[in-house]
Amino acid sequence: MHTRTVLADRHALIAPDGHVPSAFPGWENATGFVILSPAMGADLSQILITFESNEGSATFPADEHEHALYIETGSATIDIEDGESIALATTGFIFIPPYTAFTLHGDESTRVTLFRKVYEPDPNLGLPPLIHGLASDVPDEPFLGHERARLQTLLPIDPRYDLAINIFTYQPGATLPFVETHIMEHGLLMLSGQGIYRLENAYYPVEAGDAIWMAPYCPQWFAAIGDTPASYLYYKNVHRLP
Ligand code: UGY
Ligand code: MN
Repeated sequence: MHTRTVLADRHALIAPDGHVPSAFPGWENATGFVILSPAMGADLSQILITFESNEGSATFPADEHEHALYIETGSATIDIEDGESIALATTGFIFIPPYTAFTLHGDESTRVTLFRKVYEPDPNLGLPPLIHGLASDVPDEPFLGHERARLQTLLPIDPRYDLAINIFTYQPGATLPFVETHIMEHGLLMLSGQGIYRLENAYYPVEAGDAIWMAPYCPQWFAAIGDTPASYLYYKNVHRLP
């Protein structure tokens, strides 16, 4: 038996072949696959959510956790506790502030990746507002001047947000321009294409559907290979003093 999944102290590669479902209280016809979590040493959780029927629902209580969701396939509706109902199509994203209960509704075609972590308040700033949109409407920018490695920044650059959710798209042969080593942690989902991810001193072939955890200071680098662009969605904690 073989898997590409690797769990190291400071990074992990989780290939889809090892996914095991979890059932959670208040969820109906919905399955969570907890891909990354504090149980592995991460400060965030990354959960893949699928639905077994057209009336699937997953509820999240109001507590100190903030959530950012990305609709990989199909569509979803998010009912917020104040009565607001937000419909999201494929590539839709939403940030839900802490202390906000919500229910995610989907159907058999819906696949959602959710990032969840404890919000870090800043004594001088209020809570970050709820925001949603479509990634396909968000302009991409060359990363550090590299036209063939482009970044979409889904959430506003606003210090009330203590996290960033971005999509990085590389043309075949393009690379992360240097080996990054930084205090920020990453949770990552390969959305399309394939490439080689360097994590610490190891080089891993990766492809769409793979998830990666990079602990703070995990040296990291990526090169896109193959005939089609490679893209990944990723989480990053930002805007707080260490
Ligand atoms: O935003 C980032 O730190 C990003 N350049 N990291 C990465 O793609 N591994
Ligand atoms: Mn990085």
